[in-house]
Amino acid sequence: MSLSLIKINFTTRGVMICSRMNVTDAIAKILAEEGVEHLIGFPSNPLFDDDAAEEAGVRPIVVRQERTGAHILDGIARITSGEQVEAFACQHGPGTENSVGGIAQAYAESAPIVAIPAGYSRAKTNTDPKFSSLINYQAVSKTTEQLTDPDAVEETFRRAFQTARNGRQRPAVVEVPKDVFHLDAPDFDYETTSSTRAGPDPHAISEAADALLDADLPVLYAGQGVHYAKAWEPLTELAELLEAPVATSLNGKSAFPEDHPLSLGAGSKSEPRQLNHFIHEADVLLGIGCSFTKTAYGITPPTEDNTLIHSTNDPGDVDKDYKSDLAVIGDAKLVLEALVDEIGNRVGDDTDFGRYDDVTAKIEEVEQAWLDDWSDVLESDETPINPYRVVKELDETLDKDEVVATADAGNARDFMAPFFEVTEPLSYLGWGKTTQLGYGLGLMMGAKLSKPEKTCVHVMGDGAIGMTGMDFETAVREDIPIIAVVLNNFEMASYDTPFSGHYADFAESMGGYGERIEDPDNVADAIERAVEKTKEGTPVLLEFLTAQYTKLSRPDLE
Ligand SMILES: Cc1ncc(C[n+]2csc(CCOP(=O)(O)OP(=O)(O)O)c2C)c(N)n1
Ligand SMILES: [Mg+2]
Repeated sequence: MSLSLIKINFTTRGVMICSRMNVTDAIAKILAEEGVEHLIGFPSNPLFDDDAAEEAGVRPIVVRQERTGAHILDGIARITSGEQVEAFACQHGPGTENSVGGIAQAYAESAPIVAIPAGYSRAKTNTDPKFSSLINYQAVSKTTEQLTDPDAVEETFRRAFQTARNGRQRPAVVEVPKDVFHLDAPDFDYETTSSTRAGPDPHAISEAADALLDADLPVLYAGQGVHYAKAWEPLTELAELLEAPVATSLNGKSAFPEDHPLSLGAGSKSEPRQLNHFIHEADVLLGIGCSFTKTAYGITPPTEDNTLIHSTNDPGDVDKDYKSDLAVIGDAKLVLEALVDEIGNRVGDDTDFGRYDDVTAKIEEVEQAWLDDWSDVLESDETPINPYRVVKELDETLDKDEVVATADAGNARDFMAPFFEVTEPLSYLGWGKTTQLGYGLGLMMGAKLSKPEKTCVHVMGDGAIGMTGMDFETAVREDIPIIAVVLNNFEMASYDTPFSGHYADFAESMGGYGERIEDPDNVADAIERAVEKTKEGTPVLLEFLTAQYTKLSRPDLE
């Protein structure tokens, strides 16, 4: 589709003026052509200020601070398996300085965003101490460019979208010096960029099949790549074919139904006992769509007496932190389908490995013993409320077909990861590496924008809400009815740092629905009320007054 060259403006006297399209309009129209539905960030940036995005049919959303804008876009990208690549914009100078965190988070979690920070005018762009996005965003983006020539608008943004959509998806940054926004842009036809998938080397598939067929106990470990490739079905097929238990990373949580008899749950700083048991029992561990990054928030794959197979779409992760025995590069869906075909062809009708009953019985036995050990805590009726009781009530009250959940850094993550069971693909947006407090609020706002029919719930501590909480007002103003759950223990529990605040009152004062819950017997009812309120279109903040309880499920330390 070609772009119109002429922009029609009306002056205050209603006189029609025809002007050439400028760079701002050209960018806005490229965004529209690329299917961008939201431009999110903070002014000033001509894409907001001149109504350019809105006029092109892209909904502008102004947040209360830039970081949450990037987190919302990150949530949109991840809940759509990387298909919806949207745009971020902010002011030069302070806006760009304040946005680094959000873009860095998206980079670490492999979430695609096209970020369009304004820059200082070309004459000043390289003078000290002016902040240069071109220089400073390089470490937290897949590509960073500076648009200095209006003739290059089309090719520059084509590269940015192409980069963000393909391979390992991550942010692409285009800094636009503020004087460039207003320069005349030439006419051009714009064609939407495409997404491609790369398939695996057949030889690597054959070797991986050899190892999996020779194994006494193969275990699968699914990462976020399974979500990006929408490889949920072939993952289940391979697990059932091999009679192999399946764990996920925290980013991969919900890639495999956690109520499946072969599920081990998600690996994190706190994790189910059965996961730890089987990861160490496996003689072959196949990581699919995962980075195997060494982190406190993921598993430590044993590498000594077993075979480690690493499948990822990013060769840069292979042998990065752990030496693998075999690598299979490619899109997780294509890899899993190829493995199912290869193994299926080799075994023919003889598909019985004879371990399904033993494996599933052992999973159940270890899981039940673990849950029994935790039942006092999960069902505690103490006051202040034990935070695990809140998680247990969320787990039992929320409809798992409807929910999308996440938890913030700190104890909220460690309470939720093992004990909040998920059954539907992409019903949990976990995260894997370093994570900024307050990230989850934006993630759930993004999820809700993309999937308005879902109940989007974010669990955070009182430390976390301090970082991004004002963006609850954005949820109210922009009609994004999420449920923010605050576990208020009046401190950062693992840091012995006290805080104060009445967050339910805060939510009410922002125009949302807020409720403070002190009695454990009221937890479930409050959750039900919250779901109803969001169905009526009102964002909710549930503030539970919780005990300063920090015990984690750490089977490796038992
Ligand atoms: C931006 C940022 N700074 C610091 C940290 C390190 N950090 C992780 S959890 C945490 C404390 C969280 O406190 P709170 O949200 O009150 O949860 P609690 O531990 O009390 O349950 C801190 C400081 C972080 N993750 N992000
Ligand atoms: Mg706290």
